[in-house]
Amino acid sequence: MYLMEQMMRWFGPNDPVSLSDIRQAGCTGVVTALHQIPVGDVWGTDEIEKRKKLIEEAGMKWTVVESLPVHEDIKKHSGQFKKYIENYKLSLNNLAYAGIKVVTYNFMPILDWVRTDIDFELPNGARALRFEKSAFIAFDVFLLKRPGAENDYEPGEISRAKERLEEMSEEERKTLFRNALLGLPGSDIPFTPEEILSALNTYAEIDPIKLKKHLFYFLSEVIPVAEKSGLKMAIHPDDPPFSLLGLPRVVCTEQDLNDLLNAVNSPANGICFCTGSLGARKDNDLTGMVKRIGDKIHFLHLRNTRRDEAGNFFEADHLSGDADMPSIVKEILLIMEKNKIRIPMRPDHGHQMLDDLKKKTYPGYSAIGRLKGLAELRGLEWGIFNSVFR
Ligand code: DNO
Repeated sequence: MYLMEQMMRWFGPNDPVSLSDIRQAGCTGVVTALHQIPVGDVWGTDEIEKRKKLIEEAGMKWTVVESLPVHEDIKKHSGQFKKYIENYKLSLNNLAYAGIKVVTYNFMPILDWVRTDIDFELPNGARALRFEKSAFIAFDVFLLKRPGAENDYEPGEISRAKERLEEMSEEERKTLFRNALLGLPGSDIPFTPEEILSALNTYAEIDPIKLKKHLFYFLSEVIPVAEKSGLKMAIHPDDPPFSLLGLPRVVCTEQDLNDLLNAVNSPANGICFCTGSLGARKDNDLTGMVKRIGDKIHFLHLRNTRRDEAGNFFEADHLSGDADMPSIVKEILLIMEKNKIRIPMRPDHGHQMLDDLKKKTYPGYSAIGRLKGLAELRGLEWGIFNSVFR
């Protein structure tokens, strides 16, 4: 039976959600990373083995890494980028040696995911992550005061952002500032304004064309190594899938995915298909993408967003929101049946709800909301599987 392999992300021994919690949720594996190793350094065999042992002792397996981060120098072709690419290859070999099958990564400059609100209260009392466009513009133009930011928006957007800012208390402004700069997985330390402004400056000469070129160069170097060692690379789309803070973002659309897949044609060059990230754009046809590039999907993040006309979105229940999850899961089942494989999947994010409302976890990664998402997805998949294949 070619069903998705159910996994959850685990941030390592400091994660308030334990391996036992994840196992009780019905997962057979966890997806993790060695967050303690500075970006760019080699992931050594000892550290990898130590992490693997912890997971196996808890009765699960570790076959998917999320993420092996790409050093900023590689994205900019600056500083020691060649050395960092060599380090990346060494890490890949060490991971393959330990039995890892899939390595997730992204190519987003500076920031990973970006939201303006990590405690957005839903009508039922649970809390979700949200991106509110006016709040983000208010942050960019009036709080961060990024030089030239006002040129990136329409005058109407800026005046709405100003009104939005005026409604906010001092405390709310501080929270917005902190939330907007949180996006570093495995860490809850946001950038300071000075850090982010100087980091943004280092991208002044890098437009989307250049960034794509740097991505393709990176792929041409690392994909052959991955292929030889039996690993599959899975690039995570940009979240949200559009430019922010004037930074180029080049993994946003089906065209972007096709471009990078065509840049290096190899079974090792694939995608982490994140329905939440890609789904934040109306012009991304998620079901069609699975039909057309499903053979290159090595890992799945299933999540749903609800967009509105103003350009805002929040993370909805896994089976509601704008992504047509039943049709996506059906296409995934067809691809797995055709290729005789099981694709690893994790319920991406979850609402903060019930007891978790009183706990501090990584934003989006509380236990109960993810457990609910996983249970719903598992039921959906099982229902479709039984009606289509039996
Ligand atoms: C957010 C995650 C991302 C993802 C990286 C992959 O919750 O989906 O942080 O792990 O972008 O490299």
